[in-house]
Amino acid sequence: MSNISYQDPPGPLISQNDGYEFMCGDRYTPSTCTEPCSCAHVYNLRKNAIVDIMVYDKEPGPNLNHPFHLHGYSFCVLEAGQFVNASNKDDISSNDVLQVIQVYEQHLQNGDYKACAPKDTMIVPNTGFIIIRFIADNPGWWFFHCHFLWHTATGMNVVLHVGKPTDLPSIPLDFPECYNWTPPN
Ligand SMILES: [Cu+2]
Repeated sequence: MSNISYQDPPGPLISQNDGYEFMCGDRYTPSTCTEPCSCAHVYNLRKNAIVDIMVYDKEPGPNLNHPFHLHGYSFCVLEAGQFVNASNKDDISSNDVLQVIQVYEQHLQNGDYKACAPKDTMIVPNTGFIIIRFIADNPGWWFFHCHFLWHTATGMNVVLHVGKPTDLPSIPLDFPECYNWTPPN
């Protein structure tokens, strides 16, 4: 996702998320985050924000679609489709992406998005795109990921962190902590 391969953190993000070197995203970029960058990829979102996310498949190639699944929310699908003439291209360009965004912005301005069938999973077609929307009114750390297992395992995931620590119940003082296990010397 955005050139970052998600890597599981050594402890649960909801209860152990302070000072972790392995996290990255809009607030943290560890020095180890080089090409290829692997880390626990987190986007921070304000509680009650209106969130639009575009996901697209840049690589022409095998006919492999991506069933993207969001935990914690239902979302509306605003746009979905194939890039124009995608099958004849070597790569999806930023111009292709821009064209889709311009259409979406025009639809927003026209008030065209009236009906919404709430979903928690949506296919991102091979060489295609989706734009989804939800209102971030459920605080927490929510996984958003391709549900094709090989893609989940290789990092096609991101965590949407909604709200502040005070938006969640406080962590009990004696709550157990865990990290990656290392064998004794
Ligand atoms: Cu996938």
